[in-house]
Amino acid sequence: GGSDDQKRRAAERAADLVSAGETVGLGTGSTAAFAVRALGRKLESGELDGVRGVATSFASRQLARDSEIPLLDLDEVETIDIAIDGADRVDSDGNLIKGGGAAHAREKVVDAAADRFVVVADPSKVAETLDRAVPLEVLPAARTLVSGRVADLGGDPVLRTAERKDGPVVTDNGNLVLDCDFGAVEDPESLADDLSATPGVVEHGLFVGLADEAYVGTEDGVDVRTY
Ligand code: DER
Repeated sequence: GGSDDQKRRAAERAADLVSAGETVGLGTGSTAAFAVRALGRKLESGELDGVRGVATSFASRQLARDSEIPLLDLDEVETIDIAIDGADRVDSDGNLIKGGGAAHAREKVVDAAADRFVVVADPSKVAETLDRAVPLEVLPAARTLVSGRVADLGGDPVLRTAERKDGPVVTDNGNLVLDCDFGAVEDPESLADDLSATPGVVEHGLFVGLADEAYVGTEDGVDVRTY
């Protein structure tokens, strides 16, 4: 992936968009983490006040608490002013592949609910087309049937195994993850509809038409794309 400086530049520029009193969706992953930390510093310095965060995973909740950002539970939130979140791929239309951190189910709820969804990334994430495996969060009991449907759709489903745990990655919601390589996804909306319609799929990592902007950190600044 890209450098920490590129990630930090993008994330801190996005954090500057947050105004006092706003409710902020706090994304998951190493790039979004820079934005969470930046918000924590702004609150600590008094530059911002009244901000409440909405976490998108166990990890982002923990980081927000370490950064002393007051949190709202997702189920008590009616509006989210801005969400800042990373991505694994961003295409030229602003469609995304997310789910590298297996947090995309709750991320999508938060990112889609936000009045403004800003993606933060480094240049390694940007591509003309979405040419990376699409993560699916699946009900554990349904993974074989879902795998069959994925194959029918032209994908190659691979159960995501954990690194420091025997067996599969288990999500915050107690489900499994299938990484499904469909090659370059030429029609993300159509594939997203097919995956959403597949029983047993809790959520897929195609974020079609959700992002409002992408902030891409470069060596000397931030490349802002608006969709
Ligand atoms: O899980 C996700 O969708 C994350 O946003 C993610 O994969 C990006 O993570 P990174 O910022 O650490 O590359």
